[in-house]
Amino acid sequence: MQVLTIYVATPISFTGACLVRRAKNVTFSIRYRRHFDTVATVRYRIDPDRAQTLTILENSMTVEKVRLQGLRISVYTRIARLVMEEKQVAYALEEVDPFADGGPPREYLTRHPFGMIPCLLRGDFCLYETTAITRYIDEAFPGPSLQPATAQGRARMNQIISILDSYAYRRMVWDVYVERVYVPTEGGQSDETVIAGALPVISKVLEQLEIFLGDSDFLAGSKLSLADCHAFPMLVYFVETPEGKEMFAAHPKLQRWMKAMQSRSSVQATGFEAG
Ligand SMILES: N[C@@H](CCC(=O)N[C@@H](CS)C(=O)NCC(=O)O)C(=O)O
Repeated sequence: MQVLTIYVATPISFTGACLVRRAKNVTFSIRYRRHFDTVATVRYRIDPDRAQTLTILENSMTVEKVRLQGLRISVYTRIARLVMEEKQVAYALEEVDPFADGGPPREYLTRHPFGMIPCLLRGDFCLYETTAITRYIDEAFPGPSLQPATAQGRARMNQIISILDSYAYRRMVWDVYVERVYVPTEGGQSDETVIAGALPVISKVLEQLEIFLGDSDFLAGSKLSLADCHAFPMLVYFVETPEGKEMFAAHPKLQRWMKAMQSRSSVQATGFEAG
């Protein structure tokens, strides 16, 4: 017995599956469902006397969701979720807490040896590192591309993502938000030296983002891109702080961008108390 597996996730693969069906003279139903990974499994037997004849033994259709392991409040988990929401990819968020006592579950470390979140699972494909995940989601699923059409546009988008990872995330979230907002709620005292040390670099980041925005609606051009999805979850933490509010007030383009982002359904679908 042979097992013929046909993945039907895009109109192109749908057409391909139909061709296979016709070429092999197999009768089974294939349904194209836009936002799902649809896996059609057909078991069939090749009759040794009549090589062209396939006898179907079993036919099943299953819908397999993408799984994202991470935390709702995590910046990087939210980046991946925003991209999936924008692409309208159905996914299940499975909670994995890297901050738990003793770290994430041992079994999680077999998938992500560095123990960070998020991690994406699609069938037996496993992927960590958020920019790899977001590019994969954008390229593997149908719907409008979240990457600019030109080489320069994509370079700018990648530059912005790199700036955010290298200079913004730790300073905005850990050095300012966590110190200013989270530590006091836990009964601790904010470390003013840490906060003050982060602000000059954050100021440069905001200045750069303001320049990149220019007259455009989005960070890397006229359409929403992976750069916007990458920026929002960290900036939204930062603007929760008095320092963030004051700095944002001096960047009107960034303020306009933030407001527009907050009205998107992807942002609302991934929201939580602090964001
Ligand atoms: N380079 C990683 C960074 C991910 C990251 O920093 N995730 C944070 C949560 S937002 C984390 O897992 N932190 C756990 C820790 O620092 O131990 C990626 O792009 O996925």
